[in-house]
Amino acid sequence: MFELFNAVEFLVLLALVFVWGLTGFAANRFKYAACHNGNVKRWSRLARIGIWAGEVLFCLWFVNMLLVLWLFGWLFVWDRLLVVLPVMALPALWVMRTSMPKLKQADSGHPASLVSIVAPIHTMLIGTMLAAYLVMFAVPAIPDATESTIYPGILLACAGLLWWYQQRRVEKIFHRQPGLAARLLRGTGIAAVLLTVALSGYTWSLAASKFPDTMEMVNHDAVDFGGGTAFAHASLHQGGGHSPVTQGNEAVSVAELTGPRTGVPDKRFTLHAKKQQIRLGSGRMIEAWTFNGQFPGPPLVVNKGDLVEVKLVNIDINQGVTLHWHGVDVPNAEDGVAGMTQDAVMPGESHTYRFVVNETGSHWYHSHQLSSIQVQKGLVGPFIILPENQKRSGSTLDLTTFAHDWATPEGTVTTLDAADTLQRKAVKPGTEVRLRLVNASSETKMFTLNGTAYKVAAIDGNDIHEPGALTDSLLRIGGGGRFDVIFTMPETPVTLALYDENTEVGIVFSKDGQGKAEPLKKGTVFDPTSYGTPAPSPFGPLTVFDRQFTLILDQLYVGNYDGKTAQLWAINGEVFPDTPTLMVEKGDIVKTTFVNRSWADHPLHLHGHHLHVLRKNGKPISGSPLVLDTLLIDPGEMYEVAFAANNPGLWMDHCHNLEHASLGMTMHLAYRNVTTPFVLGGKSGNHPE
Ligand SMILES: [Cu+2]
Repeated sequence: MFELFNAVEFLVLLALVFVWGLTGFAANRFKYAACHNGNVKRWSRLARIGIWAGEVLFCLWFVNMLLVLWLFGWLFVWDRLLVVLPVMALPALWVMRTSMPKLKQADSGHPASLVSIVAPIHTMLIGTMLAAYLVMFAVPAIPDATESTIYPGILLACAGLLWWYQQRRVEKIFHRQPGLAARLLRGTGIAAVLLTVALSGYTWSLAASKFPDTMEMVNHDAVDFGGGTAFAHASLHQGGGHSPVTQGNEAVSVAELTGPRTGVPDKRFTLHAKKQQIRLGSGRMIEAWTFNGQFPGPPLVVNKGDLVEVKLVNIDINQGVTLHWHGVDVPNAEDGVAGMTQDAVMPGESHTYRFVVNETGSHWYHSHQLSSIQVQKGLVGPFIILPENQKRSGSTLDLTTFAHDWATPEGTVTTLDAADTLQRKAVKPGTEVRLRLVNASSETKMFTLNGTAYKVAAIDGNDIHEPGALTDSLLRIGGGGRFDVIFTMPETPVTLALYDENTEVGIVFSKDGQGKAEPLKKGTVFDPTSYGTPAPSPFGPLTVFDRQFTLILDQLYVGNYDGKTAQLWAINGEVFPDTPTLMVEKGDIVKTTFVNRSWADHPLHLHGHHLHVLRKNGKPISGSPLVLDTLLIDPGEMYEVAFAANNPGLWMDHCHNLEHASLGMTMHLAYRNVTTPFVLGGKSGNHPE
């Protein structure tokens, strides 16, 4: 529903600029008519109709914002009310108090003060343009006193200039009526000047948006301490040694924050990144990039407590690759982010990751070099952590399946693993089945299971406490997210499918490996915040937080980003690399509030930490404790989450719709005094997004 208010605002703002443009024109014509006995009545009437239409539209915009305030909350409108409202409300009042009565007087034969008719109307036009600019291209998001004064200030300056200019014009016109040719010339001249200014502004901004050849990933210029103690973050700068370090706190390089470098690993794997043609179920061939020539890559199955060693060898992925352990809280140096925790591994090179796993659950690995391209091309695989000493037993069916979207010349092809057609599996009735559903695509996927009651046993690898039986739920999983679904195989077939997608992709489980697909036709969207039953959680209503952050997600309708013009995705009104850096200290208990005011859903993924969901839309969660690494936030939603800052390093916090991440929606969590020797950009070859 939030999208509707968003659309109304967009359309009303466009209409406002259009209507006040026409009204400004009518007021101008009135000025000429009044000076030389023209059709005063006609232009006065048109100008007054325009004013009424413009004022009604302005009120509509305001009511729309009040409704958003009432239905969604203060954080959804605070910038509109504190920054955008004044730049329209002030001139709107001026027009009603000054222009309108003068137009009426002129209409009934009184001599009109032309300047006080035209200047307010033209100021209102500038106000609406400024408002549209702010909402569409430079959203204030987190309004501050500077923003609430600077824009009305700009408007005031414009009003003064317009007043002075109109005074001069009226005097001039009064003495000499310009002919049509002169007026046209003038109009064209003004339009040409405005166009030149706009075009040079655009060209400059496009060039300025280009990332430098080398840059640091973490933004040191916009640091958010979350209301906690501010401390010297100078040591964050590359090399650390150049800048003073807070006393008693030696700078630590990311490169030192490794897992155990010695010791015999409990599990050892080698992954070869290489180009490989993949044959889908239908016979269609895909030019994929794979680990070990398969899609998804080989399942890495380990036990909690294991020392895991994975050697990554790049055979022929020209841009380089890395391995990121999505959902696993590894030491920072093992996190696999090119340009922040390591350099991309180039063809012919290798890199070894070593870490101890201290958790269980369904996770996955993927490249974090050019991830918006490489994940889509297939550089992904399952990373499954079983409890200590547990094996995948023969009596249960433990099946991981990846939902994926392939970009092909014929358009997007959705698959479950490498199957773009229906799959069938024979399962003996009575078998315990665990399906580990992974969404490796950027788009949110809705899984359904039909033919049996089932439970969602875990989300993002974290167990749900006392999950209840489900039958007709739509399991929405955002990009990067995972659900574990369990059921006991019945006598009759069970169908796993993707809801409402134009595809036959799915799996039919039956006792003889036959049977027709019967996907769920209708269901209700599963809500993890009210599923299962409450259980003790490390964070509750009484938790005292050391730092609290507010992150507002917006779209910028058009913007310039790294030398290209596109629709962008902003955090607190900024796109990477200008997004804020969240600074914490080891041991902090941190609360973060996410507010999604955009048209799209965003699966926000924080590396290296687990997010405990506290509240959704202001209401405490009512089911099982909900611990996530990828939080799917729909338009109009607000989530409050908590995490313990217990894993020092520099960590990405980004949208796992990886196109969104590569168009601005990327930021970082940084611990005090952690530095990185790695950089991004053309020369370094590191491009994490
Ligand atoms: Cu997103």
